[in-house]
Amino acid sequence: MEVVNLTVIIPTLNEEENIGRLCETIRLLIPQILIIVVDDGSTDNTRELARHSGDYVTVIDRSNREIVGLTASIKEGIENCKTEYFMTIDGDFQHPPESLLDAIKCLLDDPDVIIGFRIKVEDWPFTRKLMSFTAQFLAHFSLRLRHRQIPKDVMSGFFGGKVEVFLPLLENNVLALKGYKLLFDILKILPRRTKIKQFGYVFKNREFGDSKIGKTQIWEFFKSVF
Ligand SMILES: Nc1nc2c(ncn2[C@@H]2O[C@H](COP(=O)(O)OP(=O)(O)OP(=O)(O)O)[C@@H](O)[C@H]2O)c(=O)[nH]1
Ligand SMILES: [Mg+2]
Repeated sequence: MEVVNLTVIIPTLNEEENIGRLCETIRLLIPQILIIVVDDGSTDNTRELARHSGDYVTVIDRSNREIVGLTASIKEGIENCKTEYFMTIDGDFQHPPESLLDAIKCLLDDPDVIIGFRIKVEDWPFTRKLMSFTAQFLAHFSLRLRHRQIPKDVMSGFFGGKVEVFLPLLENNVLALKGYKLLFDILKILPRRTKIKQFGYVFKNREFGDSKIGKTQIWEFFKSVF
């Protein structure tokens, strides 16, 4: 494979059961890849295991940051990218690493933003489906009011794009830094002419470790919609 001008950003919070295997899997799939693990003060061995994977992994330790959260972490990851493109991926294998190859295929079209959308979800309970449906509905509504582009999954956590396109947008104060849906915040201010490419993926079940999504994140999302 040709050299890929892409950094994979993995936000983590206590992912010791997944992070080492995830970094190695990505490196095997895309041999020249660079990875940035943005860790929000894990109390397990996540940072050590990420560092141990090799010098293709940079670990950002956010233990002493004032604002913690997924959005603030991904923002810091993008700000530290040295490649033209970045892609974020969850640290728990729910976004299949193999789907990064589909994201890379999108690069051929020189997009500004790349978004993975779920073509299938493995075994979500009814309440989780309902939450997702309601959140998507509200987010669509909010984007429509703002006359913005509406891709298939407006709240995807599996997304990326050109670093130089994102950097100025990340400075906008519409960003809910304590929130967990950075893509949605970006879409609210993304210029309409911006080129978006999309790819489908199967959303897997979390194999190891616990979910960190709780009331705070849901509250931040509602604030962000209205
Ligand atoms: N840096 C950072 N990473 C986080 C934070 N919260 C979650 N993460 C990571 O972000 C990714 C997604 O978080 P999850 O808890 O799996 O959220 P989710 O996938 O929406 O929920 P589940 O389907 O229940 O797993 C994982 O890699 C987490 O380790 C945070 O506050 N800071
Ligand atoms: Mg998850």
